[in-house]
Amino acid sequence: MTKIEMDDMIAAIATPFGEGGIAVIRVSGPGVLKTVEPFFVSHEESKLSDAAANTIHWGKFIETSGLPIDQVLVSIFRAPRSYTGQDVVEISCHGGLAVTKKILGLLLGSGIRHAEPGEFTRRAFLAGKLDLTQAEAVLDLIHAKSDRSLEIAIRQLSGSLSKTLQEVKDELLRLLAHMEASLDFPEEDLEVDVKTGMQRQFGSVRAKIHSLLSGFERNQLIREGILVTLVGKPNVGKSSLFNALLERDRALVSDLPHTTRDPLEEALEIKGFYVRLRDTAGLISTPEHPLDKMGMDRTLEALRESHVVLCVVDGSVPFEEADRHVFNHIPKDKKILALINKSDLPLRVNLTELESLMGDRPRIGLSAKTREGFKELETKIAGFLEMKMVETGEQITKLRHKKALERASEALRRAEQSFREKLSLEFVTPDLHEALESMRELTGEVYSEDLLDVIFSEFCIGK
Ligand SMILES: Nc1nc2c(ncn2[C@@H]2O[C@H](COP(=O)(O)OP(=O)(O)O)[C@@H](O)[C@H]2O)c(=O)[nH]1
Ligand SMILES: [Mg+2]
Repeated sequence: MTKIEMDDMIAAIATPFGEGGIAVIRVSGPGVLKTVEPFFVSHEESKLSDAAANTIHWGKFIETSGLPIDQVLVSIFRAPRSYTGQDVVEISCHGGLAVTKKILGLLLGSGIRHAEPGEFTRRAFLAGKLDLTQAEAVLDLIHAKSDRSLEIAIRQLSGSLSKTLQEVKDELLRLLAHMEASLDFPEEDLEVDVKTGMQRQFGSVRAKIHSLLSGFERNQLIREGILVTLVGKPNVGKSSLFNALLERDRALVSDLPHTTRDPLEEALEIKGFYVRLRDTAGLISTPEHPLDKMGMDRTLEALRESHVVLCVVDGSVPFEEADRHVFNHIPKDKKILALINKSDLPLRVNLTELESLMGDRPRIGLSAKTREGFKELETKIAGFLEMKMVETGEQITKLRHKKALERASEALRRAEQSFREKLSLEFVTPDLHEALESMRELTGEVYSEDLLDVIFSEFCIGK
């Protein structure tokens, strides 16, 4: 996107494309009330441009010829108290393709431009309604796939991350002010308690940045999903479990070994966590068919990427070398849960043998057929995840945040080192300025148009 105007009028359909109960067309910019006015006949017989802020009006949307198009509700927001900080009109009409296209078409024919993706939120950011992390949270909120990711997005949107970032900036500023005030004194004249005070400030801001950084990986898991992979020798019931967990027939199930070759992946929610469940081809020690070999390579790759591995054995047959072979292929740093499937059949697997292989890793007897043991499985998976996600204050959510914080952290480290080595304060302050600058980039106090383009291009049109 080349540099876009921010003070013209824009419009877009804000609801998903297709048929629905209602659709909303959003219009923003100076002059929108006057521009929409000729198309609206209010039942109150009042003019839109006279309408008070934050009011809703019922009436007809009409063509210039007077021909009615739809019965609509028009919401009026006036600058600066609106989403974008500008005058905003939202037209709620019936959610049909013809209606929405017609209304939008009329608006676009009267001096209003079609909005770019995310442009309403971009305007909100530029108007100072949101900082950059809050604008990003708008998108996270729309994309949230589980209760947990929703929780994080709404907190970030409400400004709790912004507040923590502001605290870091304030501390850096205080430290800089201290340093700059002391620059007038020769180094040896700095009182001991002034120095220890500064040392403490360094420590405090360092700890805050560190805590934000350490939450990143955990948070990424919550938003991008936790990879849970089913592995086992052929015919133990991996695909049956996969289908049963998804509650639909996604994977092929048959008595023939090697029915599954490509790993399949589907999303589901387990106790509020967004889980990406994978079914894999059975692991065997001597693949004969080249397709089996390829299937197994993919299984091994899926295993490497997984956060949790569900190692499935068939409880209705004795334990065999093939089960041992599977287990030996699971990277041991993974969370491993043993599933003894087919509990609806008589138990013939030797649990002592299983234990000698898997040690004290948790195991569950269950049945893909009767769903026995499923509650326990969900509790165990959620348990693993909760262990990883112990809350520690505010959380950053984007690689962009992580990089900015790492830059700040590195600059701070250099500043602290120079300070400890008793270098003249002139050598300390440039690094502190750099740390502060990185923090400002993070919140969007300083930004480039390119960065905004990247962030907002991910948005949908109308947001
Ligand atoms: N009785 C019983 N049979 C099962 C169960 N789970 C799977 N099976 C059967 O075991 C066979 C192999 O299942 P499948 O899911 O294709 O195994 P995979 O090769 O590990 O994916 C099929 O005939 C399934 O119907 C179960 O819990 N109980
Ligand atoms: Mg299968």
